[in-house]
Amino acid sequence: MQRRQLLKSLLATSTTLLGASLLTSCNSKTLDPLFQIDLLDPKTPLPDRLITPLSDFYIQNYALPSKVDRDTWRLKIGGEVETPLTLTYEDILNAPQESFHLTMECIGNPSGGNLIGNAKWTGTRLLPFLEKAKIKNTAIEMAMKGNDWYETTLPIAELTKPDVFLVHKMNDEDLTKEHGYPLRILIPGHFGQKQPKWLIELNAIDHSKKGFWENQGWSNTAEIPTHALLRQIQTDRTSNQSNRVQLEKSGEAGWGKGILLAGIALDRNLPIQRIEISTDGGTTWQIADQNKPESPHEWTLWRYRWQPTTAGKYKVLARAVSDREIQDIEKRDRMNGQSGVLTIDVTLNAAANVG
Ligand SMILES: Nc1nc2c(c(=O)[nH]1)N[C@H]1C(S)=C(S)[C@@H](COP(=O)(O)O)O[C@H]1N2
Ligand SMILES: [Mo]
Repeated sequence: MQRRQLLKSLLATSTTLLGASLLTSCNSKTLDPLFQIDLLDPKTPLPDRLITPLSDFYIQNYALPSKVDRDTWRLKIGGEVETPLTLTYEDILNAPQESFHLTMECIGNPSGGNLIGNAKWTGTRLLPFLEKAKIKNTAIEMAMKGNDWYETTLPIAELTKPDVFLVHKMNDEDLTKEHGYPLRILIPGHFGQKQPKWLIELNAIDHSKKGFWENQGWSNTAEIPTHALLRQIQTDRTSNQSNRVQLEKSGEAGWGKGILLAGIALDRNLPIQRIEISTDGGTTWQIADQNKPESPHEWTLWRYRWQPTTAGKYKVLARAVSDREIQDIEKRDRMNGQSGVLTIDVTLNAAANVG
């Protein structure tokens, strides 16, 4: 009962956490530019893949990270199933292991924001366990619970997709306490809120239920839309705070030599066809260079070399295009994770008079 009360008071103060932590979860290290400016040279190829080191990977918890003992940890699969299962860590390791790359993003991540990272994950598929448990056809949703009492739900059909994984390694290391040790679930195509850490319960339920963030108005499907994130202008990280960048004409990062615009793009399950850049507030668009990841669940990297000829004020935007959609510049439905389109005001200063 006491724990419940403590939790309640934590919850009461954390309703704005998702927003507030956009500001607090950035430490100086993660503000380093994602790309080196040598990408300005069109002969420098874009990297095939960029993995976020664990030390830079964002952490988003509604409460304190949970401390779990791997030996006593259990994952219960129950509710509307024929055969409830209780899995040990050994059971997870004894199942066939696979590794894959997937980009995790928080639904509240703004363009330039740090609440996104790409990692290599290792674990085992969930489907064989669900087949063993035999979900009854009365079940419509799966309620997923973490050891910190975090809960979120998705339709059964999302959980029975073959690419849903129970993972225990991130970038070849055991999950850290912050990222969900010993086990978390990954359900590709959805924002981070649908990927519970310290997973202890998968409960098939015969009714609809909203989870922690969903009860506060965040999308209940939390599907990742086609979106581009403008992460960097020249050597500056774009930020959701001022959305302003000023560049001098000369010097190492001067605009006289050209301006590097760079970022990432992601969709729930389709490849990014192209990334379009506007430097005139959306009137005209040019196509950026991009890489082509094997999996649509891994971020696409892009860069654009902008060569302005006159000083002045510019409005810079980036949008992504997939077979499903052209990212809408006007739509800013934050609660659906469409906050990716941002206009950055770029001021290019004229050369200072010398003498
Ligand atoms: N148990 C638990 N799982 C959770 C959360 C949480 O607070 N508790 N936060 C979710 C949210 S909102 C996001 S964006 C991702 C972030 O994962 P990361 O901290 O490993 O980057 O975890 C999700 N899983
Ligand atoms: Mo999140």
